[in-house]
Amino acid sequence: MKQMTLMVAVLAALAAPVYAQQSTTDHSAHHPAQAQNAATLTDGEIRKVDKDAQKLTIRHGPILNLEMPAMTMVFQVKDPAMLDKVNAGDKIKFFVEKTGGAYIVTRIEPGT
Ligand SMILES: [Cu+2]
Repeated sequence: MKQMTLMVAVLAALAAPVYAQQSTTDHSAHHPAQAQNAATLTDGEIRKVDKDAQKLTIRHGPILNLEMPAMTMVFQVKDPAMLDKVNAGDKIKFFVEKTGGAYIVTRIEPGT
């Protein structure tokens, strides 16, 4: 009886990857739209410039490429020189990437 249970478990484990692949294929219809969003800039307002920690606090709108809703949060910057070009209160448009679990601002442009 125990062997029978083991057999079923092994078969289920073998079948699982195939099932996962099928659901990935079904999902791919959504991917073109996500790829377009990759270059989308996010609206934001600088709340704080921390030159010591090389971080920006930004109140941002929805970040489409990261599927993140609007909020205020702290970002790292790709280049510390970016911190010299912005001040608290500035309206910006920016691009943020997620790298190794960290959110890094790679581009900042004047907002409206
Ligand atoms: Cu956020």
